[in-house]
Formats: sequence, structure tokens, C-alpha cells
Amino acid sequence: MSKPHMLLIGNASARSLERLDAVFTVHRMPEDRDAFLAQHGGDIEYVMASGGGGVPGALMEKLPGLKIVSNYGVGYDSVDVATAVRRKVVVSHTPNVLNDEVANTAIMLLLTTARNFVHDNQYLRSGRWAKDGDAPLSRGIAGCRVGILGLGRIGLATAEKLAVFGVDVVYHGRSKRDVPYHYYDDLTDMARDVDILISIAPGGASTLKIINREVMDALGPEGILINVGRGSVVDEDALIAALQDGRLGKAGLDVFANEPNVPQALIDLPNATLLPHVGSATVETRQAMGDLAVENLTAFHATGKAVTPVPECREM
Ligand code: NAP
Ligand code: 8YV
Repeated sequence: MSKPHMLLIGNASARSLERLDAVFTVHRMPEDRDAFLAQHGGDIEYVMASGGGGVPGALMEKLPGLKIVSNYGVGYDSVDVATAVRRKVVVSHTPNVLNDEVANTAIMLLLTTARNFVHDNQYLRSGRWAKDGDAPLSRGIAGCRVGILGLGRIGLATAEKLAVFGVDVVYHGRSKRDVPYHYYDDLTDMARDVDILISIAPGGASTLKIINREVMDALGPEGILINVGRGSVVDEDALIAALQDGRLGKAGLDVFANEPNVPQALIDLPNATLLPHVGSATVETRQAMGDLAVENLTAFHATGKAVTPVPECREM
């Protein structure tokens, strides 16, 4: 029996490809997308998306037989879910398997930023320790109040891990949760009351640039902003200006508005610690994400149901 056709957008590990090849005829999206889609678009029923620009509505429209999009990653803002739902295409993602590692990243990035470790590393390597003496003092986080924007799966894991650092955790989201942390229904109010703001909120229209100038000014000159959610949540121009003016103390960022392009003005700022979107990037976590992304496709093929559909597709 012939195998159903699957399109891989972006990359997959050798392990994932081997498992996909066993069930599907796997096509990799080539450079010349239009020619490929004109020739094969009608055959494709399954898509796995891992970067590569995601799955916008215009691409979905060129796949008339599409049944499911398996997103490698928990955040699915690069998939046009509204079009998928309208077309009765299931979208799945990879929740929970990355909570631990991304929460670790948030905390490592916070500590690195607060303690100036990137600069201290450079201070030693450039010979300044021997030449100029001890590196400047930094600030610890004990006794700080930490506000989490987006106390979801990863946000909650981050809050729980923060307990050992002697900080007071509070949070903001659209709804109050049954958790032992103080809830703010307004982001600016929370920013005014905290020393550190950690964003682990998803991308998309409802969060676009909600960390704006007003929020940054409320956080203030001693404040620290950590973003491990999505770059689109922060007004990046306002962030650069706030860091340049000293209206915001420091920022630690794993995600950016237009990845992998990071504004030179941000790169030039000494009070910004920057990572190339590596929140989940360990061998173990990426393997678990790959396994779940593959299982969503193979389970759908076998049973008509994905293992971890996104909330909008749970009833499909
Ligand atoms: P989740 O469980 O769905 O949590 C998302 C949280 O954000 C929820 O608490 C939600 O609460 C809140 N939220 C959603 N829309 C909001 C809005 N408009 N205003 C305020 N709060 C809002 O998701 P997760 O699994 O924790 O993942 C969170 C995000 O992390 C992903 O979507 C992804 O973008 C990002 N991520 C980044 C990396 C990385 O490598 N840096 C890795 C994994 C994930 P309410 O519904 O109550 O508002
Ligand atoms: C991945 C992520 O880096 O899961 C997410 O939402 O942002 C990260 O875990 C990304 O999805 C891989 O392309």
C-alpha cells in the first residue's frame, strides 16, 4: 500500500526522519516552493513544521488535502490556526516536555543578567582582572519580587523553581489561577510592584507588544526584564530606547521580534544579555519534542486523533 504524503517544513532530527519515513512519503520543502507546491501540493495530507516560516494561511490554501499540521514546539503562533480550524485541519504542538528546560533557561538567564556574568567572563578573558583589579559588583536576586507574565505550564514550572532563590513570585495573565501567588489583573501595575519581570507568554495578536514603554518605565531603572516567551510580546524599539536611556536597568532575552535578525542597537547594549532562542535547546528536550511531534502525526494517521492538539482543535 502506498504511504501518505507528508511535507516537512524546516528541519527534523535523523531519529524523527527515520520514524516519519516508516509511515509517510516524506517531502522536504525545497527552495523553489511554488514549483514544488504546484506539482505535489495536492498530494500532501500531513505537515510537520519546525521553523522554516511556519504554516501561514496562504501556504495551507495550496495544500487542499491537508489534514493535520504538527508543530515542533509548544508555541504555535507561526501556524495560522484560524484558517486551519475553518478548513477542519487539526493543529498539534509539543506542550509539557520542554517545561523543565525552558524554566531552567529563564532562571539561568535571570541570574546571568543580574550578576553580569557575560561581562565578567569577558573581563577575565580580556586581561582586565590582572590589569584593573576585581570586576565591578553586581546585584543578587534574593529578596526581590519577581512578576511572571504568563503563568502557564512553563511559567508555573519557573515559579516553582524560583522558590529556592528566596524571591516573592507574583503573576499576570488574563485570568486568575488557583495558585499560591498574588495575581495582578493589570500588567503595568504588576511591573510597578516588581524588581524583575519574566515574560513566558505566547506570541500572537493578543500579546503583541504588551510589554511597552509604559510597562518598562513602571519596571524602572533598577528593573530587569527577562523574555523567554516570544519576541513579539515586547516592543523592541521601546526596549532599546529604555535600555539606552537607563529608564530600564537590564534585559535578558532569548527571543526577538524578527528572528534570527537582532537589531545592532540591541547587540551594542552592555545592559542586555542575548541568547539565540535556545530555551529548549538541549539534546534531551529536543528529542522529546521531536518524538511528540512525530507521534502526533502517526497517531492521527492510525486513529484520526492527535495526541496533543492545540486548544482550538481539541473538539475536532
Ligand atoms: P501555556 O501553558 O499556554 O501558558 C501561556 C500563559 O500565557 C497562560 O498562563 C496564559 O494565561 C498567558 N497568556 C496568554 N495570552 C495572554 C495575554 N493576552 N495576556 C496575558 N497573558 C496571556 O504555554 P506554555 O507551554 O507555558 O508556553 C508559553 C510560551 O512560551 C509558548 O507559547 C512559546 O511562545 C514560549 N516558549 C519559548 C521557548 C523558548 O525556547 N524560548 C520554548 C518553549 C515555549 P491566560 O490564558 O489566563 O491569559
Ligand atoms: C523551539 C519554542 O525553539 O516550543 C517553542 O515554542 O519556542 C522552542 O521550544 C522552537 O519551537 C523550535 O523551532
